[in-house]
Amino acid sequence: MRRPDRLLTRPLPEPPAALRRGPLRPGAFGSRLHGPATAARLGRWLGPAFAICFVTGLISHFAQQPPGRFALPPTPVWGYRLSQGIHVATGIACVPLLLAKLWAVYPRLWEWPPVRGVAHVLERLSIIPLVGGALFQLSTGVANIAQWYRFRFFFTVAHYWAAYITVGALVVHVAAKIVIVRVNVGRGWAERASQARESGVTDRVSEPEPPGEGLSRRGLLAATGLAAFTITATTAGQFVPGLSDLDLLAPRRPDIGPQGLPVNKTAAAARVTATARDPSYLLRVEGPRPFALDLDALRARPHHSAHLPITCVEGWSADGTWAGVRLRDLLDEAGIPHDRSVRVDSLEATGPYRSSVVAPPHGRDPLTLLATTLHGEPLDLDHGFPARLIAPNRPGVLQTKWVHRVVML
Ligand SMILES: Nc1nc2c(c(=O)[nH]1)N[C@H]1C(S)=C(S)[C@@H](COP(=O)(O)O)O[C@H]1N2
Ligand SMILES: [Mo]
Repeated sequence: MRRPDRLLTRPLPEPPAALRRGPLRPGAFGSRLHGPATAARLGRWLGPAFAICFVTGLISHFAQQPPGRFALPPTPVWGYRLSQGIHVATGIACVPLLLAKLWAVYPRLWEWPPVRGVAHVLERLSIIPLVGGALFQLSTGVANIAQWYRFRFFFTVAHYWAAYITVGALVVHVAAKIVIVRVNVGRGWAERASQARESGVTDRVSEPEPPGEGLSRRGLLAATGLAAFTITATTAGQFVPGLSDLDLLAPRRPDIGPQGLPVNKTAAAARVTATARDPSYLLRVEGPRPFALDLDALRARPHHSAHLPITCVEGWSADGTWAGVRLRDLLDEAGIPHDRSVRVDSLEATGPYRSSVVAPPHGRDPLTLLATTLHGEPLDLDHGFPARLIAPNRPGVLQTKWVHRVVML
């Protein structure tokens, strides 16, 4: 009986004459750089960048929407800043790497025969969610850091689930490839190589630099690497302190804004300009012994300072020196037990970030403040006057501004 894997190594039948046109005509793809040898070399950069982007993306997601009792620990205070910075930087670096890789392999879509067995079908079908997912992730990610929210879906949810689809498709794709290669190895490289010579097809990764005119493979790799390096280096200043002068392509500079810090949502956009400045403002702390503080009472309480970054999921982060009351002092005074979470509410009436939950590791941390000053001055209205939450190692979306209530959960 003929072994089915013979199908994989048999010299390829020629396409029927009627189909030898367009991308199926001989020599349709002129460049000698198309093919697995180029793709594999690009994969050595794209693979790790993609993997790191995926893992840091998960950290970002779980930091923002903690499943159950999970929460990032409050130390190191710069942990989330580093992780989210790496997430955005690796995502940006993936853009030229992925485009170059797709360019290197796309002629294979017209491979003949189109199907050579189960593994081959899986390898080919997985391309749809893999390429679709990867392009979706990179384009929505770039749109997000540029604060371009024209799409109808909710970015966080779509970006999260598309990551699993993409990585799942990648696993299927690579597994199918391994099966195909192992079958080939089982048939013997020697036989295969001679067949390859006969049929003029080689797809060995170790294939030497192909002869011919035009851009060399080394040139293509160098240009792609340079593109990845350049766009990463000229955007990384959004979160790397001291690099902001290099920030030519970044949507934000981390040092521009009131009090030297960018603003995510202004008081006007949040419609709190009147309520935040209302002289009858009260900060209410609701627990077993509820109490309320007016602005003078809040300012008269012992203040502590903390040097902490704001790290926006949109890719920028910036340091600030904040001073305010420790959240844990307020919780103690209200009789809130050490193991209880609290919800911090903003004066902002609508909007996804008008309140956030603070679990005990952060709630009890001495660096977690309801800050009333930034860099020694009263908080700017846009930074959350009269009081904002600032806590160590926490995504910016959870650093609630214009706080007027803390409620025991
Ligand atoms: N009430 C409220 N607080 C908020 C937000 C918001 O939209 N509403 N945005 C958050 C986000 S996404 C970030 S990154 C930080 C930014 O703080 P900043 O504007 O003072 O730099 O505020 C957070 N606090
Ligand atoms: Mo943010």
